[in-house]
Amino acid sequence: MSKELFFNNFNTFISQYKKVVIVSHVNPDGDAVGSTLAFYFFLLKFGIDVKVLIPNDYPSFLAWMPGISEILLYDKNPEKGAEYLNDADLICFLDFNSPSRTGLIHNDLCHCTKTPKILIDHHRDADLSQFVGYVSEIETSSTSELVAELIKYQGFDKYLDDNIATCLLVGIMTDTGSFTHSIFHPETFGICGELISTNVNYTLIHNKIYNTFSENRLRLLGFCISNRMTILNEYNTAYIYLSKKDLESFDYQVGDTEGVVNYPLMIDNVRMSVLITERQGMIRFSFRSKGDFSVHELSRKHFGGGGHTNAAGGTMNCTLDQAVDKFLEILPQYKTMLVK
Ligand SMILES: [Mn+2]
Repeated sequence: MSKELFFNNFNTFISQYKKVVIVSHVNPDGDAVGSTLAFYFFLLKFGIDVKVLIPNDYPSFLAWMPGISEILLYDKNPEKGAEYLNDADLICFLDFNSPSRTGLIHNDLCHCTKTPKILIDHHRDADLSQFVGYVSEIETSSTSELVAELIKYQGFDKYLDDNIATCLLVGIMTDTGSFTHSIFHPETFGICGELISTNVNYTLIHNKIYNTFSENRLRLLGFCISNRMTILNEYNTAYIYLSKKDLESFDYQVGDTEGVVNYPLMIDNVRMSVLITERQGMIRFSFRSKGDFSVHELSRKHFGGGGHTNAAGGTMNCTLDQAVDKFLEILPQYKTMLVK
């Protein structure tokens, strides 16, 4: 069932199910949490027993969100997570499309081959054959915007409330960098206008997302830019690397490096920015770009990742030095695309 059909038949479709589990991706961001919680509140209105299952913890700047305590973090309670999935008669994939993006949940998900699944997502390369219904649009700001569209289609007057509006605004706001990128059509603003027409306090939501740094987090940002940022002018590229030790010295908390990768793009000629971080025995890459340079393609080819044209992630199993070397090694092949 494609988007049109899915929107049209949603009411009949969803009424077939009694126990629904909503799953999102590992290292959940504002859109992952916002879209799943909005969808959770929406499905509750159909009298459905809804569960939200996320592989691991969300960043602390989302801890205030309505419904957040309803989320089961799989890594904290895998038995209960497996139970949710076993009991479900419908599984919803939100803000990701490949089961491998669910981290530790992946294994249990593989046992649910018989359970029908739906997808609401804006990432590329979705294998739609595994879903009984899907909304898969890469030219949309966020999964939250797609959930907003779905709910709007069913009638905002009937279903929209302050909780749903808050969660959706968080998702759209964070995936667009506070409305600075990934806006492909005017409807993004249109739908946000409608979300703000509820009783939500937009400024308060914005402050809760962006202006609640700990002192350590802000000092870590300063350290990244002063001590760990290298500008490669010949490639219009900047990279920042952070060792486990660096993170520890700033008492790193989940989410503290969120957004760091965007800062080098503030430099006029920088077209690509990369944050390379050492995490529990693993290296994480975060890529951002300005304009048409696709970090999705670069990450997919060399770092086993992907995402969007201007924002992508990737990983490597090696030391931090090896990861930086690898990045520097592949960079020359992109020179003509980066320097125009
Ligand atoms: Mn998203």
